[in-house]
Amino acid sequence: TRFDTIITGGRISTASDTFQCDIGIREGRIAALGHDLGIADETIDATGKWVLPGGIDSHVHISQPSGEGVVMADDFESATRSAALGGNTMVLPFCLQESGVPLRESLKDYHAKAEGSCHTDVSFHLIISDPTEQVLGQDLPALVHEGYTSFKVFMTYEGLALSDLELLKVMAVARETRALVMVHAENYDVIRYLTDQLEQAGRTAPFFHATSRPVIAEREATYRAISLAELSEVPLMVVHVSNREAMEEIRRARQKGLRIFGETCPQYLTLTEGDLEGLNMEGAKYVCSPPPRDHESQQACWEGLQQGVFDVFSSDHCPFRYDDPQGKLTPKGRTSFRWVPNGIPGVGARLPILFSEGVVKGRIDINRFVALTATNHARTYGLYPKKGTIAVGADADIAIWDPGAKNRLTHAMLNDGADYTPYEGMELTGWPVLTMLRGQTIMRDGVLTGIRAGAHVARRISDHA
Ligand code: DUC
Ligand code: ZN
Ligand code: ZN
Ligand code: ZN
Repeated sequence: TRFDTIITGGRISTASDTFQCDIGIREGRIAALGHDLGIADETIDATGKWVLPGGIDSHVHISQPSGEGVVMADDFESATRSAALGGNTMVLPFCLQESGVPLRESLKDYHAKAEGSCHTDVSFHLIISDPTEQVLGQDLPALVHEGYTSFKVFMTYEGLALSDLELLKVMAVARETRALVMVHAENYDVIRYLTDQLEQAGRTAPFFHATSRPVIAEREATYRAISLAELSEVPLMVVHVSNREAMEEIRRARQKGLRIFGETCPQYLTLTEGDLEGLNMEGAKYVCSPPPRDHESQQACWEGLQQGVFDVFSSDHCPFRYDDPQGKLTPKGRTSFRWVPNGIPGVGARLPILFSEGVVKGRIDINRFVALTATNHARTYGLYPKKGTIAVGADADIAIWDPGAKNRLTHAMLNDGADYTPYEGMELTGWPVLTMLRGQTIMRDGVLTGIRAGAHVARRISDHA
C-alpha cells in the first residue's frame, strides 16, 4: 500500500483528542493513521508542529454587491488566497438574493465568479432578502435539496430587513426542509431612529456608528429571533454576537433545551468602540455591524467561547478598501457614518488571532480551538465528517502549525484585497506553516504553491436540524 503523501511526527489534534502518529494520504483523503505506514511519493516532516484540520470559515462575504458606488475588496481568488495563507481549507460565503432577480440567477453568478478561482473549497449560504411565494414555495425547497442547506436573514438594513411575519415564513420553510437559519439580529427601527437623531445633532463621524447600534438593539433582536425560532420549532444560528447581553439570551435559550447556536468573531475579542475614534476618518476602518463594544464585552465573548454558548468562531470577512472612493470612503461615506459600508476584513487573521490569544494564552485548549475553527462549522453546516476532522475517510484538509512562531501581524502577511488589516501590529505566537487541500499542498511557509483546486461542495442537512 503506497501513499501519495505521509505526514510524519506531528502532534495531531481533533475536537476531542490529541495524539501523535503519521497520516497516510491517498487520492485526496486520509487513508491511514498510525506508525510505519510505508512508502509515499512525498513525506512531510511535522516534528514539533501541530497537525490540525484545515480551518473552515463559515461566515465570509466575497464579491457581494454593497450599495451605491461601493465595491468589495475581494474576489474569490484574493479572499481564498488570504484564507489559505491563514490555515483555512474552506470558506462559506453568501449568495445575496437581489431584488427582482430570480434566486437561481444570483446563485449562478456567484458560481461563475468562483469557478476556477478558488484556492480553498467553497460552499454558499443563501441570503433571503425578499421571501416571495416563488422563493418560499419553489426555489428554497429545491435549493436545500441541491445542497444549499442554510440561509441568512437580516433584521436590519434597508432592502434586507425582514418583518417578523417574513421571518416566520422563512422559518416555516426551514422547518419543512430542515435547513438552518442564520440571523443578523439588530433592531432596525432603533438604529434608524438613533441614526436620524445623531445626524440631526451633527454627530456624523465614524465613531457614532457604534452609538447608533447599541447593545440594547442587538439584545432585543436576539431575543425576538430566538422567540420566533422557538415558535417555529427550528434551530437558529445567531451570527456575529458582540456582547454579554445577547450572549446571555442564547445561553438562556440553550438551558431551556432550544436548539439555539451562537457565533462570535475576532473583532469582538480584540477591538472596542474606541477604535472607531481616530483622526481623518481612520475610524471607518473599524466600522462593522454589530460594532465592537468594550473590554467587558470582549470578556463575555471569551466566556461564550469557553463555555460552549458559542459553537463557532468565524471571521465575518467583509472587506472594503479604506483609502479608496469605492471603499469605506466614498464621497457619501465621508459625509456620515450612515454611508460607510459595514464590514471589515479578517479571513486570514482569524486563526492566528484565536490561536495566539486563545490557545497560547491559556484561555482555550487546542481541542476547543479545533472545534471552534473547523469541526463545529462542519457539523453545523452539513459537511461533517468529510470536512472538519482528521479521521480515516475524511478529506485530507490539513493545516500544520508552528506553535512557537512569533509574528507582528501586518496586512502584507494576509495578502487579501483590502489595503489594511484592523489587527495591524498585533503580536502573535503561532502561525500556520502549511495548508493542504484534499491532499494537495496549497501553502507552504507563507507562500502559495499556485495550485488552485478549490471546488464547490454541496452540503448535507445540518447536524442540528
Ligand atoms: N453583517 C455581516 O454579516 N457582515 C457584514 C455586515 C453585516 O451587517
Ligand atoms: Zn511515527
Ligand atoms: Zn450580518
Ligand atoms: Zn457577515
